[in-house]
Amino acid sequence: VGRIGILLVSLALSAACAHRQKTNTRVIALTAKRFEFSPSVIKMMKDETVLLELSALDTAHGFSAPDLHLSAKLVPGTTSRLVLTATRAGSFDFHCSVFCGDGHEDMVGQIVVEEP
Ligand SMILES: [Cu+2]
Repeated sequence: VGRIGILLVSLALSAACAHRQKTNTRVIALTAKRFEFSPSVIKMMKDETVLLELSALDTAHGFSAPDLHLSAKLVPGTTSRLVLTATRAGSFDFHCSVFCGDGHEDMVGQIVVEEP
């Protein structure tokens, strides 16, 4: 009986470790400046959780990915954080949502979610 008890405990522990690894959050830094995002393409796996750390280098910008229900104001000197877990594969557009001058409409990018 004792041996079975130990076995069950070690199984439970390894399950907990696997869970922790799965929920490890990858951090992606994204910067905005007139008139581009860097990087402009973010790749992630379906069901992966990423933390986007967004900053503006020159003036105020916005980050909006409507299909993923993500948006943030980017103010120079501060970092905006968004957590994203994509539940379906596909390509999702994002753009600058704060007018920042001539060329603002060129501030676009994509989050590409791949099937594992
Ligand atoms: Cu803009």
